[in-house]
Amino acid sequence: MSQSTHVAYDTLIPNNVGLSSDRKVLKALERWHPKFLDWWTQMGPDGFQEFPVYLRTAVSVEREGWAQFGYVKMPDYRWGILLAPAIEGRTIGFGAHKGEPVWQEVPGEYRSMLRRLIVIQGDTEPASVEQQRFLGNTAPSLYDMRNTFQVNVEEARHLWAMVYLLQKYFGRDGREEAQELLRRKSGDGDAPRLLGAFNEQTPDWLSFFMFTFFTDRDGKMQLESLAQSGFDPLARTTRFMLTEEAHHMFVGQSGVARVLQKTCDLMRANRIEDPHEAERIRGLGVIDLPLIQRKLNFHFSVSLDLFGSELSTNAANFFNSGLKGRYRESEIDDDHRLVDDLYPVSKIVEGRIDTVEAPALPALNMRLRDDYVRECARGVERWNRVIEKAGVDFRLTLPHVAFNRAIGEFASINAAPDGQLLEDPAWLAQRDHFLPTADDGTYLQSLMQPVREAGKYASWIAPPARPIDNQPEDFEYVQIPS
Ligand code: BYC
Repeated sequence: MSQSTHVAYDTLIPNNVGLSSDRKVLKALERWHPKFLDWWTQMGPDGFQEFPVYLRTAVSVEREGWAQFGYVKMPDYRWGILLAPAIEGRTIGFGAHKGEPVWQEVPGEYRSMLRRLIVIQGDTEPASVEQQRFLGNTAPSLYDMRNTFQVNVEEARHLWAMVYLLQKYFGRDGREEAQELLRRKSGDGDAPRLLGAFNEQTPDWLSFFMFTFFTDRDGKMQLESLAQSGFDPLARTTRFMLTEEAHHMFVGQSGVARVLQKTCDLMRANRIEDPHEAERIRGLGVIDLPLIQRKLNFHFSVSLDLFGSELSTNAANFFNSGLKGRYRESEIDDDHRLVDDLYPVSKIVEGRIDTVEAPALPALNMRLRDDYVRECARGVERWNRVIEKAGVDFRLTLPHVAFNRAIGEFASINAAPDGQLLEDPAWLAQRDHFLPTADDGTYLQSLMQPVREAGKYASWIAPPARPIDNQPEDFEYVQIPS
């Protein structure tokens, strides 16, 4: 086994980066570790730290057999530093340095840009753990509880991944940034997380499923772009993070599908034809489909903001410098420099939304967002198949990209989910049709009653199609003493 695929467990921090012979970085990480554990106990999952949870832990970076399942108390989880295997002879795949060997050290002229990218990526990881902190208390089953905890420990491992890069390659400012990652807190008035979506609340399980579907998918797109980086340690670490990320999006895709299934099944069983009969449907203890649409509208629009502005010199610079590529850059058939290329960009022209050709380099955020929207649309279609198969007349749709935006071209206007521009009074009059209302929140909270009996599920969600790791249906994913 080569050095880069062998995972060493002899240090406090499992790794395949040769930490035991890198004393300086090992020491810095060992100093950071207790602070991380303090953060985890204060800001990580509330109330379940002492109980064994059936978790997967990354034990290898090979495609097969990279994870091992077993009961672990969360504070004992082995948060490791794992980089995907190095590719011999790898060259920079895009931008002004295309064709040059990838960097193993930070290129001086790009130091601050690179640090900024790593810090932003690193900031989102603990933020999501903080946002999901209280969900365990209201989990609709032990299966779902375990899935959240799995997502949480892996996001925390992704924090480790970024902290390793900061401490190994950025000296003193890297160490300071690593501290800051534990100081900022989601939603904190004085020291909030860096990106908007990571300061929102995740107050209920429908929000959690939407978050893992929409916001984790932004994570996937951004990680895919960083996995193309000419800074090889960043490319390799994000490549391996993507292995874990797939499960997080599965939690969102299948979670919403199970909610839809239960609602549709009960509507049919009770002969309710009209999905808008919210009161009758809520009387059955399930979530009405228009409420699910409103939640979708919220999470999609907030996640679109994570792509930054449609036209961004930062984005052009990240690409030109070889630090951040496009989604699956290596599979795109063009010159990978884009100097003279154009890209269609949505814009407000004479009071309506139009598409204009813009230089491709500054339009890279928009391009990544387009890739993202296409993927989201495919997932929504899968949800629609659940509704259709159940024989209910309703379709979920993605709102227009101009809807409910706080960043970029559409931040200063109001648009309906169909893209129609609205004056303020019209927006205010219809807002409650578009976005979750206080009443929706109260109803969802009333459903959030914990179910802790193995193999049992809350009234509003169908059981999963398959258990985790081929375990029996009544498997005790979290061992909570009675
Ligand atoms: N909120 O040129 P602009 C994940 C700032 S999620 C607040 O338009 P740029 C995960 C921007 O920073 C993926 N501020 O944007 C998911 C800039 O500030 P400065 C995380 C925002 O720089 C679930 C200014 O506005 N990774 O992994 O081209 C669970 C002008 O910005 C926002 C990354 O994002 C916002 N929404 O693009 C767990 C990858 N948007 O520099 C984890 C790394 C923009 O003027 N980050 N701003 O002070 C990037 O590539 C870019 O920084 C962004 C922004 C795409 C985020």
